[in-house]
Amino acid sequence: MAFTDELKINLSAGKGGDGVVRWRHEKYKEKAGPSGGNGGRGGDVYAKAVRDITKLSHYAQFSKLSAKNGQDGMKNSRTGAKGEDLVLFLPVGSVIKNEDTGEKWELLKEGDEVILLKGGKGGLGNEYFKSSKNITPKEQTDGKSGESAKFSIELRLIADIGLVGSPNAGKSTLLNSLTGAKSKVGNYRFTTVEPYLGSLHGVIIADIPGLIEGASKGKGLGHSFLKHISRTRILAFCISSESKDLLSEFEAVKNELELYDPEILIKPKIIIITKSDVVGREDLKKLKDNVSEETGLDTYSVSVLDDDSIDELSKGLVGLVKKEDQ
Ligand SMILES: Nc1nc2c(ncn2[C@@H]2O[C@H](COP(=O)(O)OP(=O)(O)OP(=O)(O)O)[C@@H](O)[C@H]2O)c(=O)[nH]1
Ligand SMILES: [Mg+2]
Repeated sequence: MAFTDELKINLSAGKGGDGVVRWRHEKYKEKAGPSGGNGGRGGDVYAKAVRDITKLSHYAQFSKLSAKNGQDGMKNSRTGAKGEDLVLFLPVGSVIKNEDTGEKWELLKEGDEVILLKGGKGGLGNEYFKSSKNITPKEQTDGKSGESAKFSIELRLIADIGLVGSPNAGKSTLLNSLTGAKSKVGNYRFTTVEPYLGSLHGVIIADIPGLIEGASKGKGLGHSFLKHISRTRILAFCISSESKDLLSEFEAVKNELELYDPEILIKPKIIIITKSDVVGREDLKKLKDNVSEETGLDTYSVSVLDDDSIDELSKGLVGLVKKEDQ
């Protein structure tokens, strides 16, 4: 599933309803008098976290959304109804920023709810102004405007495993093979231009666009996606068997991540040697042993043409996430 990962939107809470001037007409004079009700409060604006990363795209079509206004007061002392709240359903992992005030919220788990803007207070009806000195007040007040501001919403993926590596390493092909996702595959660099997610027995795997040297400085496509990697729990470094030097390729990718944020490398890491069908069995074994020995990391080798290798990797990944969950 592809998705919008950033958007800007103007939001406003509802205006309070106006207070009104009304009179009670009664047979007996002493019962007559002001009866204008107060206005209802304007609706508030909330954000609520849901487990659906496509939700953000839904809001991308709007430049402005508003909660409903409160209803004006009514005769017979009736207060107007409160305006309906506006609730934005945003994916877990959304970071919401009020661009006008700088306030920030983060939706970390399903069901998290935050209030972004408050609706305006309702105005007062003339009945409110009644007193012993003034039994026929003609005053009323208008409802107050609701808060409004410009917001930016950014989705930072929270995936269990992130497939990282150089362009063309076979990350998308692997994601598709593991999860049945439909990430675009191509025999050229930077086929993947936005992160793509798949689910392997509930384990969320993210296919991240290829990283090249300089990505941390904005080269290639890596830059804007490095932030997604920071929210991935486990890093799976994908290196193609076709690579001339697997270890230095691993180091180069690792180095870019470190330049962006050294903390990223604290995450659990594994190595996946991809396209294992392009080298002979003996050579593959040597490569794998060497990589695992030099890095000290769990190392898998896979080819999407070899179902057994995919099964073994699937079990390994699910097991790894279970272990991390404990
Ligand atoms: N022989 C062989 N080719 C593979 C295998 N996996 C992927 N490929 C090929 O490698 C090329 C690149 O695959 P992608 O999955 O697009 O690579 P990627 O790492 O996602 O590339 P970017 O999105 O550009 O970073 C495609 O032509 C795939 O068909 C494999 O196991 N064996
Ligand atoms: Mg790709």
